[in-house]
Amino acid sequence: QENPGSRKYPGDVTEPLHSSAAPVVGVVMGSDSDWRVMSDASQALTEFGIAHEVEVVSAHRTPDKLMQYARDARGRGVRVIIAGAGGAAHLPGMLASMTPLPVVGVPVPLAYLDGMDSLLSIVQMPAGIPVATVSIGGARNAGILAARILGASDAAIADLLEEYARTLESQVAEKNERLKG
Ligand code: RP5
Repeated sequence: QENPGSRKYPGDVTEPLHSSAAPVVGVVMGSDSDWRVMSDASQALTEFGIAHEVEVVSAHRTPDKLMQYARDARGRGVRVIIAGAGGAAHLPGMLASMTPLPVVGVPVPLAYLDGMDSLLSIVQMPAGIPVATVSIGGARNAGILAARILGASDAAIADLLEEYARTLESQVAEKNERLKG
């Protein structure tokens, strides 16, 4: 078996690091219309080789499914949930109330209120039930934050995150070179 630590970010992580295992991250969203934003989380997880599943789970339209998903996730091997929703965005908080897993909330911007409604619905959780809320539309950071949570106990993922930071650094250096002409 390939040594995951030998992989480089980005590009050559074509297979999940845990390809034989069940998904370790659950990416859920209130509607398929959220995918235009939430696909960035899936993309980031793929870049870090993290096996994940994608599912529409609506707090309001499928409340039974929401409860089932939250209660089963840990037992199925999921270790982090990324939940995105827009408007009256109750999905991340409700999931967090029914699972001990870390939940990362993504406020999805809709046509009105510029996503402030989604942000405030997700971020203002009562003490005891945390949701790690990223910026409005910040699904890529949600994926990277999930990678960091897993990377705290997975050296291969942590190595890729270090590599990614160096990539960002060299991109800035390249842009500066171009500016100087
Ligand atoms: C929310 O309502 C969803 O998360 C979505 O952002 C929004 C609109 O859903 P659709 O009417 O597009 O299905 O629950």
